[in-house]
Amino acid sequence: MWQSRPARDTARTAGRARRLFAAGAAVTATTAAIATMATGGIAQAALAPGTPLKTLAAANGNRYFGSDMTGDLLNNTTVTQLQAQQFNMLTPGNEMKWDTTQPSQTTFNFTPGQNIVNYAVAHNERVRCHNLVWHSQLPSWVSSLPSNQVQGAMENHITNEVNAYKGECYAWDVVNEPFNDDANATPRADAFFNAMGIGYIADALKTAHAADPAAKLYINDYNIEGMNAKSNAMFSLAQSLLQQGAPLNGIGFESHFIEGQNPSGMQANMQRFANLGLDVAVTELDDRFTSLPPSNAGLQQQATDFSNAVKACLGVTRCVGVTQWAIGDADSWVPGAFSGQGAATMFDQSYNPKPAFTAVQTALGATAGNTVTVTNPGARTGTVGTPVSLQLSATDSAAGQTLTWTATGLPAGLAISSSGLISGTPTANSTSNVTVTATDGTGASGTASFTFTINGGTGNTVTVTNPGARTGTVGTAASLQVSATDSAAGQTLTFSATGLPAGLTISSSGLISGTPTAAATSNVTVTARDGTGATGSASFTWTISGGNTGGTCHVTYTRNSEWPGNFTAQVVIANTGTSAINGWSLTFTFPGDQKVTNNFNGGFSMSGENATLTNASYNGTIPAGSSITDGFQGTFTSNDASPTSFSVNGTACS
Ligand code: 9MR
Repeated sequence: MWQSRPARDTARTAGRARRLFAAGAAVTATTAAIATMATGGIAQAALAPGTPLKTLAAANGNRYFGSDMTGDLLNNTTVTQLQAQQFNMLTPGNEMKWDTTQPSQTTFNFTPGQNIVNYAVAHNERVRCHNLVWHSQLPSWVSSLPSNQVQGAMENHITNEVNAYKGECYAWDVVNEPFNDDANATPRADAFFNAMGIGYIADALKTAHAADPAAKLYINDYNIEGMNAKSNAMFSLAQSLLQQGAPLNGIGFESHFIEGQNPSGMQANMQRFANLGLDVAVTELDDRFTSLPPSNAGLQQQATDFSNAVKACLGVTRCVGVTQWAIGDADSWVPGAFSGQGAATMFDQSYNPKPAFTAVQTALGATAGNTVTVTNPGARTGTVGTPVSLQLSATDSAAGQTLTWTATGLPAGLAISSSGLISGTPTANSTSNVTVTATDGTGASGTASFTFTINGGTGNTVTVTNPGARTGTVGTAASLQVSATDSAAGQTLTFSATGLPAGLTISSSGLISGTPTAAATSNVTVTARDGTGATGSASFTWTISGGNTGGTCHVTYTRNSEWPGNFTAQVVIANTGTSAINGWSLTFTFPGDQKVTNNFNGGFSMSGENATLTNASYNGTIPAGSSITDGFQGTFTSNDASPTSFSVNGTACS
């Protein structure tokens, strides 16, 4: 579908020029509007209304919103102003592909790609570098090589190109479109596969990783967005690469869609890749009309399609961002590749926002900002044996949201429906602390807590002795006997618990035991129930801290670069002990107000100013006497001072 087609490229470029020319009147009008606003003292032209996509995406788990751009647009201010206003990740459309960067053997040209990188840096954008190994836009000299020279040529190409942009690429699409579209999703028999078999992919990843260990390394493909033979083949490939220890960090889901034909199951499909420990990203989103011009109903369907693709990403924690493949319809690849088709982006021929733009803003904004307020019903009472019916209510700051209800701590015999009706017949005397939660379609939620006292039963009162806050350590066995009393004599109490730290269980006689497996603070509630159904409970926290498995260590922290509000830093973790570290969790506290937003080679979390970086699948082992280098990106507002003390797996380093 996307073979190298130089003739088509030429036609496409000419077509783009024609379209821009045809749109000239409207472009001029927009420019005039900008000039007027600038005179009025507004520094940044407001090309599209509302909060920019990049700002909304950042408010959704630090995601990015990107676009591709080709070098010929760098001097088109209509395009660049809109691009810079809305997007904060840039993919070069063509400038880093093999036919540009190494048109003949060992003749390299990294200038067109560097021009795009420079634009991105000047506009505080990061770059998804695209791409290294692809069957298309591949000069014929590569395909003509004797097969015993292909591996050397591929590794040389990767090493030279990755080195050329070292430190400038947030991510690399290392291998692009490795599968055919046939029923069995067979590997594409290009020069690389023919010479090396499927092993070319692991080799390409390793070569790229050696040249720039900080770049996230991706495989990128189309028609893998839903559950199908091709995404299954990609999934098997990803599993196998990870098992081999290949430095694969992410999968790119291109998402070239047709209006009204989004695949279903996109979120679930991306989630299964994320479950392997990979990042996922929507890398080339567009949604084309197969006949033009689009109807109003068609534009609404396109808005739904775009919104659904963005929501699929938002539904997957490890989906790092969405990239649209163009800035607007006028610079999209679609008309050049599919005659008579197009209008595939969120901005029209004149770069005015279409319904899809507003729909994406809503998809992003709603998730970022909804407020759900639950009306507290106040303290309630009931009687054993008498049915209860209590309808809860809540409001949502966003219109049209459906709320789904859950509850904890309900008196025995009562249940809550998803629409917020608490009903049932109480079975035992008790006083319960009930918390009800209403969650809207974006995941925003609100809660209310109240007591619910049930009288009139046997009158038994069960009182659990609160053991108070507990602490423990990963890997060290824990044991706690919980005790309780009953106002009635001769009752046997049966214990249960919720919220126990991972690795611990409670016996029916109230003995909590086991060996904690993870560092966390858990809210534990222990409940004792007697033979009449009367219950009592006690709640307490149980804090498990990391085990001492780090050995001795030394960490060197270096700030690499800093630009307004952002910085990148490098950490070198040296194992100064005598045994290997297998799996590491690096913790430190920022003296300033920094936040880690992206670990280049592993996971991260932030709690206040406390940062935790964890290893990726391929860099978890640090042999005695060795070190590993990791890097990350972060934000700060006023103080970017370096942290000075570090711990590995809970043990302070020297
Ligand atoms: O947008 C690119 C277009 O300018 C080129 O003509 C085309 C050549 O194959 O490649 C386009 O981008 C492709 C991307 O690199 C990989 N996935 C499919 C994209 C659309 O063809």
